[in-house]
Amino acid sequence: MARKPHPTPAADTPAPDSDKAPAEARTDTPANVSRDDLLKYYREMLLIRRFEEKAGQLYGMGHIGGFCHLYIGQEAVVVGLEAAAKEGDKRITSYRDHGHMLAAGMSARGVMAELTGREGGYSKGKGGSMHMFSKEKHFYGGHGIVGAQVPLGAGLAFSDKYKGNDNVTFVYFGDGASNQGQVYETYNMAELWDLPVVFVIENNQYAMGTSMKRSTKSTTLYGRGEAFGIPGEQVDGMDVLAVKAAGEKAVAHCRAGKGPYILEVMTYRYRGHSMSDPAKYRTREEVQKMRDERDAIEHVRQLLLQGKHATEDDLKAIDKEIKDIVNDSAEFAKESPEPAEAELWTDIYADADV
Ligand SMILES: Cc1ncc(C[n+]2csc(CCOP(=O)(O)OP(=O)(O)O)c2C)c(N)n1
Ligand SMILES: [Mg+2]
Repeated sequence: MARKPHPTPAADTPAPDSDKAPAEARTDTPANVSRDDLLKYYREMLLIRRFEEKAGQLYGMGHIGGFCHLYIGQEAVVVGLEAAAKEGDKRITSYRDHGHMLAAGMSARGVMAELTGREGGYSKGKGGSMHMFSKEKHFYGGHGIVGAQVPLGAGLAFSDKYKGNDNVTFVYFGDGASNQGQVYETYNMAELWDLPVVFVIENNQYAMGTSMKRSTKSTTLYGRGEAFGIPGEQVDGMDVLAVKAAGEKAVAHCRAGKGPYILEVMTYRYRGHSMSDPAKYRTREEVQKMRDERDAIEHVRQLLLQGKHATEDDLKAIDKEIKDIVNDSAEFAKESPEPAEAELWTDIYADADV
């Protein structure tokens, strides 16, 4: 049975996504990026966006309880970095995690059913939005405590280094999290031990309602690695190809045994911090400008069309395919039963074997 509906989120940005041509089309496709690659990134980013839009709707209808942090606007970050990953690589992130799970190959059904607290979810309906894991896809959460995933991620990288394989761990965290002390303790140990970890700062310019300008004097976040001897760079996070290229460079550094690398990926969230964000700290115009001029999905759409890699009809067919996957996940999530009471006593401890 559906829970009581939540109040409608105020001052969020309801405009349909990726329906507008950008004022300034970025049309250069590097020679090493194929048509199939572009179509793959388009599909993956669109899946995240449509999934998140659906999650927002289900939240509004009372099917999803608790917190729900949407990733709309930031899709190119995780899709670009996953394009630089190989089987065996690990990933760990914050509460804004649905996109990371989908990009890692976790099923839309399993993620959506977890959001609605149902048995068919990745944590059998007992974790919700911020607490999902998939050992099979090497996804280690989903962490609600800001910054907590950073030292945990270094620990994942330590396990690979200890085992002597060439896997890399992607540790995602926000601009807000990057002002925490535990991040710098982790930088020190990761560099000291040459851990194969890519620290990905998703700089969406806000930490809840606090802008970078209000909270942070030195705003070149990747540069802070210098104090620890960790190289890094800033990347355009609204350009999936730029993210992929930077990701490949970072991953090569880690796999070569040279230790960690920092990528500060400049991005933007279109929606509020969470579903209950009144969004009074920025103007609608600021959000609309990003959507109109910098949207990452629209960018790839233009590359596909202008490069004659796909027609409008081809893209419409993909849109339909993605909508079907998302609608199916929502149906599955609504129909899956709530966890049985006996489930309260299971999955309390797990064997640690990463
Ligand atoms: C240790 C801790 N302090 C405060 C909070 C409340 N909180 C949740 S998200 C957030 C902002 C984090 O912003 P950022 O790291 O930029 O990530 P974003 O939400 O932009 O992805 C805060 C302060 C928390 N969850 N944990
Ligand atoms: Mg942020």
